[in-house]
Amino acid sequence: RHKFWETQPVGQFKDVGNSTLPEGPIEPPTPLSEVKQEPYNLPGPYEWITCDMDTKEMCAEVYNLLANNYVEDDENMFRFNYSKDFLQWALRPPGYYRSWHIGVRVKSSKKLVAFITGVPARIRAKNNIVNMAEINFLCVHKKLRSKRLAPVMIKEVTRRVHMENIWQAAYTAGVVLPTPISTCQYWHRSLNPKKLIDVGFSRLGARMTMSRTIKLYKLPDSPITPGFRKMELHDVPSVTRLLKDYLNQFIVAPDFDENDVEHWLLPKEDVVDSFLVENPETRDVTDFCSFYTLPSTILGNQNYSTLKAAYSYYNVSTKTPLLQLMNDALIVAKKKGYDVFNALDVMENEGILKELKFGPGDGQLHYYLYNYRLNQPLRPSELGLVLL
Ligand code: NHW
Ligand code: EN5
Repeated sequence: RHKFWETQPVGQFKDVGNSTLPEGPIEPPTPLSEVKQEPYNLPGPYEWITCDMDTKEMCAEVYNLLANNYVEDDENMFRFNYSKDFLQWALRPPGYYRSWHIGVRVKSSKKLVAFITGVPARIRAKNNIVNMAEINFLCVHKKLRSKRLAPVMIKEVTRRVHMENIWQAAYTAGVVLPTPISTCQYWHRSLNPKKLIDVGFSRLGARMTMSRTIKLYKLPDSPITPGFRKMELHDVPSVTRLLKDYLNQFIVAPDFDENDVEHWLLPKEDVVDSFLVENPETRDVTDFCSFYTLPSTILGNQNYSTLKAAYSYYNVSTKTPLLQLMNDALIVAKKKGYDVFNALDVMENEGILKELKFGPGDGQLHYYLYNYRLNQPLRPSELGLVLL
């Protein structure tokens, strides 16, 4: 069934539920001298490149490949449209390796036709903090699909990760592969219901008019929580402490230090937004919420070309109820012109989504680890990890 994945050190379907296998690495690391030194062979017309994401030109080529060929929904109505600034942010976190930004070009025309990336991350699984690669942006041009290019790309990124003495990876996908550590549900909260209905993202509910629908999703003009404000550079130490303590309760979660928090959570216009609640007496940071910006291209609509979506990222509630915190996030997202607010049922989200008028989407997101076994699949609420 899975000619490629059957050969890889990942949990296999035949082993699901077999708790006699040990948790942890599936294969031991090999000495670095035994890591293959030359790139894998590509079919004749193609060549590997390392993408220099510092340059505007390279960034634009990658942006165009993804904007035209990356992930679509199951009815091909929408396609993710990660911005250039977003890609630069996502691909250059602390300690990133340029060698993990891998492109494939047509030798003759130099056209970029495939892409895959890794970035380093420390991820805790149960009590073990593991240096991993987060793999993302795997893309093969539409005209080159089903030619088994993806397995070569995955093997090449694996080789380049191994060269840095890293032996595990984390990734998510909308498709089922061997084998998910967890399966999460996408939820959507309409902010601009009229547009969402016009473009086919959502439907008018039974016995609902447009004006009743608009009223249903109305939000206040500004956040409710006293002391709710944008995160600033001087907040990095307090946000790091808050987040570290919070993420401890999950079975799989990133291990963020201050450098990571500055990179991943300090607000960056139209890329990532973060807010916190500061106690005016003690000046303690008690709560935190964040979302990232990922628009989708609307395919074949006369009136609209893009859907502006916010995706819930990391949230921490200690004093302000999570429901109120997320409601404030919805309010600021609406104010900033987003059409929809998306969230997964990870962490403590499940308990508040319905009340905040989120509805389940038609998409799921499966989480995977490479070369690391967990005996039991996790409930989404046991996951403290959000990938971009
Ligand atoms: S998920 C988004 C992936 N990208 C897209 O969906 C974009 C649109 N689709 C495409 O570009 C986020 C192509 O359809 C792709 C497949 C390129 C997806 N993950 O070349 P063939 C990520 O980026 C397997 C993993 O003929 P294609 C995460 C498939 O099961 N494997 O197909 C990426 C089959 O193997 P099998 C996937 O349609 C994580 C083989 O590819 C996959 O032309 C990567 C067929 O290849 C997917 N999303 O190209 C793994 N989709 O065994 C990282 C299909 O079943 C692992 N396949 O025969 C860790 C590496 C690092 C380790 C470090 C120690
Ligand atoms: C790796 N980082 O299917 C990412 N999105 O539900 C790769 N559906 O937007 C993995 N089909 O349900 C990506 N509207 C996997 C996801 C791929 C994209 C995807 C789904 C997630 C989605 C929308 C549009 C469906 C269009 C037709 C959807 C319903 C919204 C409705 C709002 C009102 C309340 C009920 C729900």
